Amino acid sequence: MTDDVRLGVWAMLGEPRTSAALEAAGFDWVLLDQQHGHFDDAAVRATFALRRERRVPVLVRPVTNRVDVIGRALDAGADGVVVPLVESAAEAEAAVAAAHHPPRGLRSFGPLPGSDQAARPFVGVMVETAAGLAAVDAIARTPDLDLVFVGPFDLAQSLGTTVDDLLADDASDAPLRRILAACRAAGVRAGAFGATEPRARRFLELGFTDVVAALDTSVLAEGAAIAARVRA
Ligand code: 3PY
Ligand code: MG
Repeated sequence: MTDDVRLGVWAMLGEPRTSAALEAAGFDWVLLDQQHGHFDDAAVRATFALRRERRVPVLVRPVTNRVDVIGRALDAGADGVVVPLVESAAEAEAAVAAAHHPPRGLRSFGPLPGSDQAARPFVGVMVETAAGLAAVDAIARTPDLDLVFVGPFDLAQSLGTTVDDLLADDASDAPLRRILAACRAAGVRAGAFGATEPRARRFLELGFTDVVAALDTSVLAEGAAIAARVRA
């Protein structure tokens, strides 16, 4: 596996202590999910308040692509955002602008610690619809964009297929290959929500680099295997 691969853990539970512990667990990045997980703003802030050192980047998936919502996540201390359901170059530019202070962007100044003027935010956008797929070349070329990230569940739903068929599609113009090619041409990172071991492996095999290897819930479930081993 190349050094360029970054395996992430996706936190859904909205549990600050669990999420802070995941930062030290050996993943390359942690994401706090506000769109579908139990992270409200208070849980996001509590997670960052427990942070003693910046071991690995901690990102937030905001509920939506809005300047106020993205600004709040970054003000809380997020190193970056992964913005859901981006369908056009204009929406990708809006996400980048929301994350950057002027002159690059529109992010408002906040005086509390965490709202760090100097830090450059990491910005990812999710391509997870047929419209996003159709616009992926232009999306990937958005200035200051760091990552295009595939949401395979929404993408499969939008394309009328299944996640496993999407992953198995080996055609040169298969949706996942088109996304990867767009990322490579534009020089941005290519990420994907693997979440299970076989899917994470398949995304890596295809060439994606920023892959979710586990959820906080699956980390806990894997821990239960200890009991089975002790019993055996
Ligand atoms: C998707 O697969 O659509 C996701 O957004 C993963 O959380
Ligand atoms: Mg999705």
